[in-house]
Amino acid sequence: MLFRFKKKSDIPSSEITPYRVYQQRREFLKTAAFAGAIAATAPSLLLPRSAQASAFGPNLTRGKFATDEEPTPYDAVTSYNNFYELGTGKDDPAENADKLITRPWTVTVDGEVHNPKQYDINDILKRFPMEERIYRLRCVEAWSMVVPWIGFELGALLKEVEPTGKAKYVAFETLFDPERMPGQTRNVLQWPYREGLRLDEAMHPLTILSVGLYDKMLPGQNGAPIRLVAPWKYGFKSIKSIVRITLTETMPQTSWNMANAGEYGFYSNVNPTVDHPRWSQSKERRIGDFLKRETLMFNGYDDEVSQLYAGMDLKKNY
Ligand SMILES: Nc1nc2c(c(=O)[nH]1)N[C@H]1C(S)=C(S)[C@@H](COP(=O)(O)O)O[C@H]1N2
Ligand SMILES: [Mo]
Repeated sequence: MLFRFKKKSDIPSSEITPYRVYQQRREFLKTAAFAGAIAATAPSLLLPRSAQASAFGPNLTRGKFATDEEPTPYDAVTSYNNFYELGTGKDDPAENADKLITRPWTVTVDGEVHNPKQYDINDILKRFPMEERIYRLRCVEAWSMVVPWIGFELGALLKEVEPTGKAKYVAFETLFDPERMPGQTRNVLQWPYREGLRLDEAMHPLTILSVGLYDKMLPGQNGAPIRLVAPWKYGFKSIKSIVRITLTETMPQTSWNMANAGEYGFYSNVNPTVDHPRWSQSKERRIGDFLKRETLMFNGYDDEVSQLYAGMDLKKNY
């Protein structure tokens, strides 16, 4: 396995970073919680805004599939975004995020299921056990970041709706509402944004629905209130602000494939050996780094996912 947690003793003091600072503050908050009544109100007085308590309670589990790489600072993760519904520039989503009102919010799960459901987002937050997953995310445009997502396995939700024997794929749709998503007044893509996974990819334990990052509720620019994260695929597969999940018998249409099928396939697994028609995929720039690094097969998650594609020609199924 490639993944392990650094032991505390492995970390030189020179390596103090925003993420470590955040972890230390979390430890402080957990300790403070034992102090009882004071803790209920005191953290906001004692700590700067950026360190205020986790929205997900003290019981958050951590560590599954965690990379030991340094997470990208919160400010970078929330200010350099791709979210065309909130504008096509990298800083547009953060600027326009206040338009994206996320309450009330319903996620409809339908199609080839025995038990179709409409989930209110507040019920999702209460019902599914939340975990921190520190994942690499590799954008198709050859930059990458490491994000401490908060979320739960998509498989847990899919089990509740009981896929029928015909279900082979899972289709996802983002909200369509040009008032809350001003970018939808321009036809840069066909709205709503659509994505899809094969059912076995969707059921894979790496695949999560995320509702937060760095212990905070997901900011609008990162796909509030709920978005997909499939870390072995190019970033555009990780669809934001989901309102519908539909199980289907046939391969669903996806926005980027509809826009340019020659450049964006259905699978879009991170693959350094298959170039994008307009640029190489062999290297990537980690946000904040100066030098590029090698891109890893399946974004480094090959131990976990390569068996999903056994016998497939990944040049054809790009
Ligand atoms: N609905 C929707 N989801 C989306 C996008 C988008 O434009 N609209 N952009 C995708 C792309 S190209 C990437 S790289 C990731 C970026 O996620 P982040 O901004 O949280 O890093 O979101 C993906 N999800
Ligand atoms: Mo992307």
